[in-house]
Amino acid sequence: MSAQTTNRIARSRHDYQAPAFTIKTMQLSFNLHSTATRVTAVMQVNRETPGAALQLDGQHLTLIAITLDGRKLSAEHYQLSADGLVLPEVPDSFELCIETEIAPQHNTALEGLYMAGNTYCTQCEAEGFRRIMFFPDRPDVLCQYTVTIKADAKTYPYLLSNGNKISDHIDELGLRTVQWHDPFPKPCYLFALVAGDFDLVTDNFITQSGRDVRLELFVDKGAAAKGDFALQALKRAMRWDEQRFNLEYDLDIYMVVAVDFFNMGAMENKGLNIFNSKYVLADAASATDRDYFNIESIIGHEYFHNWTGNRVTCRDWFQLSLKEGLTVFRDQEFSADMGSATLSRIDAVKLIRSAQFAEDASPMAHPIRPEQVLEMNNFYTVTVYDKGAEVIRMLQTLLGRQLFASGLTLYLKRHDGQAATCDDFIRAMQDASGYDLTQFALWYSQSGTPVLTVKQQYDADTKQLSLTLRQETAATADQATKQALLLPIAVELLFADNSRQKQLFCLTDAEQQFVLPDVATEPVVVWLEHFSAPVKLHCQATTEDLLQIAAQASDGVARWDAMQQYWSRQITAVMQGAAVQTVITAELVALLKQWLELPAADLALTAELLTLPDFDTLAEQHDEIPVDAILSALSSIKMFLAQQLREAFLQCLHNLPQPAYRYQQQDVAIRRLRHLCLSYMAQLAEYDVVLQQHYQQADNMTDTIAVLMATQQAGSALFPQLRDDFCQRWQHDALVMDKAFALVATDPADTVFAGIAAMQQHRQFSWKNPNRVRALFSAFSMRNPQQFHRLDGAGYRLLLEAITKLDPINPQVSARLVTPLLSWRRFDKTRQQLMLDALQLLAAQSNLSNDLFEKVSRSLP
Ligand code: 0A1
Ligand code: ZN
Repeated sequence: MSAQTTNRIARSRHDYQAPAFTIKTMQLSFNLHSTATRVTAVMQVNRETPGAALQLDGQHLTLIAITLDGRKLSAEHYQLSADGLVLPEVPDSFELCIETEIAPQHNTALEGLYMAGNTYCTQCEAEGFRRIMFFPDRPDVLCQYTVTIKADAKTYPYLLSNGNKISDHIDELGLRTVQWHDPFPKPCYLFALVAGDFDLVTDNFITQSGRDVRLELFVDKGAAAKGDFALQALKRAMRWDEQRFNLEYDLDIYMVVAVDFFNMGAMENKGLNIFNSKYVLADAASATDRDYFNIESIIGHEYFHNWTGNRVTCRDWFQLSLKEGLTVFRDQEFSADMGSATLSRIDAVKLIRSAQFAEDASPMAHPIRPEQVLEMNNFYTVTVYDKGAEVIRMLQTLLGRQLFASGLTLYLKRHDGQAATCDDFIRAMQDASGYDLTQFALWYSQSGTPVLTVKQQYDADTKQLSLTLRQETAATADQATKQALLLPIAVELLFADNSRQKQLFCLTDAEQQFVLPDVATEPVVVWLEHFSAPVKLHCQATTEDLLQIAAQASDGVARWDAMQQYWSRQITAVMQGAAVQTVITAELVALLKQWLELPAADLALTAELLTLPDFDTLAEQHDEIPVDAILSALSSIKMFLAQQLREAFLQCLHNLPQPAYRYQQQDVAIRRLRHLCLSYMAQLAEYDVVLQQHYQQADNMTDTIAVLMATQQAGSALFPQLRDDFCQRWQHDALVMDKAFALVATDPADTVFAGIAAMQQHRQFSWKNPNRVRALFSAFSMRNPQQFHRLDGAGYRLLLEAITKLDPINPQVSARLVTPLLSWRRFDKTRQQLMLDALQLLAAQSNLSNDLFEKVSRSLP
């Protein structure tokens, strides 16, 4: 059944109704076959609502048979449609048995049961289970699963599902039958099945109460050594959750499977996580520091879901941030504890300021708890996930770590085994802390980015410091009027005598004044320490103040942030016509030199201080995005700095040690600073030899990619040659080729179109593999502003063609690709028209998926 014939009716949060029927247990059997898998479900169904018909969701299913309490039902007993099955008259309590047939091999959408190469695997969140079996596919129907899997024993040595294995045998014909039982009732989105042949890496973990948990990691044949880091990261996550939140794992086995075809990062299926192999496999030769960081944080994320997501799940999908915002917050705290707290916070802030602020300003703007959804897959967003995590972080800031932890404990205790709501979470936090969180709860229902304007006034006579704070949230596409939010504003006062004072203000009104008595001298104020609220800040700090904060604030994030503000101002000045040499003063150059000569204890922070804000972050500071002016200001400042600091960069590079590769905080920091130096040096042809040497001597992927990116961004003549060498060397490795695809796609040179065309013919490229498509096309549209926003429209047309080709194959991924076009209103008239043309061509296509339809239709005038 094509997507077009399924309905396009958006659902509203307020329309929630409790399920009319519940299903307490299910025996689910699979007879695996690539084009004709038979699935049988035996369900014990109970009526909850008198008089209601039984409605079961189902899509892309062939119905083979239904029996009710052992009686076979014929077509007049039910109504079958493209969206499911309705049984108008059923008893109050009965056993329902349904048999369906599905074709995993033809499932290119990668939802439901599909084939990732030769492996069978499932992805059921959000609404993929309905592609496996007719069932109430909603997270508030919790059911106990017993799963039977049958497949040829030789081809599929591993047949996996959730929970504990209860039987395993092979018959005389070589057919293997394995049974699994999951004692924890779960919604169907957490169901998982995997069948395949793997290398198995095992370990074990002794929980704080002394239980021995078996850990199993399944990876592609031959990749066992690349799984070790992920397995160790899993053990660190398990220990961390015990220590920080007193949360212990609950089954005797924890399995993680890495697959090569996956729409997202990973999935927290109970006891059987399924991962995109990109977020599992790593060794020094093929993975970068960033890859290692991502693996640790995603391994943590999926593990932390076992409590925040699985033991307590969501009542309906509007509540998604209940599990995702909270779990992102937890993985961020884990990453901060495992490595550099400053660096991981800076990364999170960059994401909010670029992608999340952009989403709030786009036609897809939504609160962290959306109000209206057509296709749920479109709401796995930076708003729900990352702004959601910021909301949780603000709660922790307001309540303090200890009360926050008590609130979490109460929430999990109260709702264990249930499907809960965001209101339930707030209530638990409120009950545990005694705080009134009524106003805070607005963060769940209000979209948009507040602008915080701050003013300080010091009275030398009365020794009073008055701080005036004003907040305003502009209307968003989804919501016209906004209210004042509760904003925790963390502040540090820096005094001339080097003393300092910290303070937390809670802004509750549109405007408020806070008066501090007995302030001996006028301080420099560090606003929004550690980015204490996800807002845009307007403040009157002078450039001297900003440089002082960058040098002295006790919070590394605040130091970085002051430099970001500083750079933004200078970039704006250049955009408005100032000469670079007047903007980048001799004093600044001297200060930067000093930082490079005597890099502080935190080398990575030094690198961050010298990194200019990226295009997307700068874009969010303008209502109409001045593409060309931003790009040209960025490149002239970068070139000027390279020239002014040419010896300092070289010297810094020489002074830094080059330890053998280990993914370890201190070494990551050294590499970060070395690579910063190289990125500036690549601007100057005189350093080509140095860059070439670095490329040739690199014995790890982090160093290799750093040279490639530096030369690419600088438009260095070296780049094409190094890139070709890289492609040649790694052509056999699909995950590394993704890096090569992205290097081709993010090249700011005009030759990028020919490069992308050639890469589509590469033997590793496949339209059916989301990683490949993202490496080429998301990289192009999201990280190559120069070519994507070309004034001849070639960039938009390239994306349009890719989306058109992809939508029938994988709607989830095609809908993600369209994101940059949706913001057409933010650009100049010429670009607006070109982007709109592309969107209109998409809208005119027949058979548009619901995923794409929802986004495109929201964005058209
Ligand atoms: N719950 C997973 C993310 C996820 C969501 C949807 C997916 O397919 C549509 C797959 C994974 C997480 O937060 O990690
Ligand atoms: Zn998640």
